Amino acid sequence: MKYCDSKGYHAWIVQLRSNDLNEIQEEGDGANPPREERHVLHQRNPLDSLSQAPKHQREAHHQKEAHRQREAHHQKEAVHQPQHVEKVHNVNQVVRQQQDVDDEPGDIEWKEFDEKSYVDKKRCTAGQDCYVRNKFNQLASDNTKSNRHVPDTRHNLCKVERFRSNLDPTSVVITFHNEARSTLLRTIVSVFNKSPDHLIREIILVDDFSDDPSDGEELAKIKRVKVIRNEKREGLMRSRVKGADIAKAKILTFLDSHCECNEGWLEPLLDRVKGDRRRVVSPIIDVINMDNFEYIGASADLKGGFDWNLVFKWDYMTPEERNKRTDHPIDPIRTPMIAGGLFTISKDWFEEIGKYDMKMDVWGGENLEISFRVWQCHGALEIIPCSRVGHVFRKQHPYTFPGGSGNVFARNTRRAAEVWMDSYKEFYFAAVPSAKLVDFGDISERVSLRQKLQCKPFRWYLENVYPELKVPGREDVAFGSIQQANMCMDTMGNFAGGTLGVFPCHFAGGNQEFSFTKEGFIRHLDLCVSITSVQPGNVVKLFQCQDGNTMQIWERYNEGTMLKCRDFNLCLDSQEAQMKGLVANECDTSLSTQQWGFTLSKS
Ligand SMILES: [Mn+2]
Repeated sequence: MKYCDSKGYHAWIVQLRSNDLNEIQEEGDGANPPREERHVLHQRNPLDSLSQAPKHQREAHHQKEAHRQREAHHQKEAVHQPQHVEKVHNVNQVVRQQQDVDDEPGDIEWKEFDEKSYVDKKRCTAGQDCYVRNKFNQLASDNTKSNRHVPDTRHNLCKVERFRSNLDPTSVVITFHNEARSTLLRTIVSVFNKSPDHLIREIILVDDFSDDPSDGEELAKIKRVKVIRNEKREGLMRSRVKGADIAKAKILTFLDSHCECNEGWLEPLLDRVKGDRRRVVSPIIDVINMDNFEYIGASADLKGGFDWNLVFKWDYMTPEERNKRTDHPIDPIRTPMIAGGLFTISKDWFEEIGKYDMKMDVWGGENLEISFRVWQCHGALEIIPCSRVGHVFRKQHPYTFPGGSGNVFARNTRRAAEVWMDSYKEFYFAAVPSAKLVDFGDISERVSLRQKLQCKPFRWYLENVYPELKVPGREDVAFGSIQQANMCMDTMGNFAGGTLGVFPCHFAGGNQEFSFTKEGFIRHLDLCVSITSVQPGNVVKLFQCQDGNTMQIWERYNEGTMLKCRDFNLCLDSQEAQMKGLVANECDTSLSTQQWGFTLSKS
């Protein structure tokens, strides 16, 4: 699912659509870029096509517009009302006060809870737009029982797997902000219903300042359910830490508020943590369809990763990796990154490695930060195939971000990059130049944490955990996107023998990632941009790089603004990009179609 720019991406989607995995990339609040970034990534859907789109898609679009206007309004407000700006305060103090008030567990068994009256009070009724509040079909959720049967999506071998008999119970921490009642309740019921009783110490709900406090309060009547409520919006990271701080069990399990645990989900997670407390483990995240709440099994061949833009993505395992697993299909999968919403971690390890970065706001970047931190500070991240939890993947955020989602995401991500990536952060700045302008606040506490824990350098992480991420060569002269105004050179999904084109820049790497090597190659993976004739007006193509092949050797020309074939008077030109692809024409410094710049240039 790497490339959103051209044919390659669509090939992926076609390949994966059978499992609805494209939805995973659209993740709303646990994994994916906030709406602005996604808007860029999906600019291939021209808005005109909406007139032919199914009704619910058109409606979703109109909602999106309304949402955008609302958010713009909120941003304006924030400018005029600085008291809306969030400040970190003494969370421990708040938690202690709250504990006195809220630490009374309810006395109703979960099976006895009056689901109907709880859900009916906020039920989506005829005539209402049931997408407007949650950005999924609330009516479908309201009509789905909390203890419904879902397909057991595990590998057959999981059903006979044995676990330690002395597993430690867990506290489940669920944070929420304006979650649909039926969805939140189903998350809770599935935890109780699909787990051995003695392994659930409690469920801690952290209400991150939802509009209606009773959404959470009413659930506190259930035995073993505790509810704490923030008195202002704190965001995912600080809310989770509040929940973790009052947790009584030795093991923490974080879930999103729109999940559904499947058969036997918990024991494989607890067993792995029991084996080594430094393991941080996630289930395979199945898909709950946002329109009809159908539960769909996800592929077991995915790992979490990212490009230099530092946006989470799912990487399909290589054929070699998949081959290796055929004899051990349910072995844990080491993953460079976790999606972030759902994982189990030993409480003392969570505390030892510094919980979360409490200066991160709302959402985004926290999964990147905890992933780097766990790996670099001597832990490990794993996906456990025998653990399956469904999650409602959405196409947009259901809630507004104080400060605007793009800004918050960039700030959080930059904090993670500054603390953990050493000089490799330069590649992030090359991929996302605007990140350099973001105010990222004080990171001194996180830097000293890294020193105290004697964490490994980012280079170790790249070499040992994520060798698949292509690192620009130290010897490269330039790297990144090759830009012409807002268009970028693009392989259009072609491979050896294929032509090149231009496509709107997305700065997400993939088909728009090139390096300019010291030998003069313009390189994409192991392919080099080659002229196909010494006469002007002919297309250039991608071919295997060959040492000394003068048809592949380029130089920066006209003060670095043009790309000229070193031994011929031919320059790379986009004039006929739409008709036949990029061509090599006689160099002409007056032509804008011959101007090219790299996002990261050493010269
Ligand atoms: Mn989520």
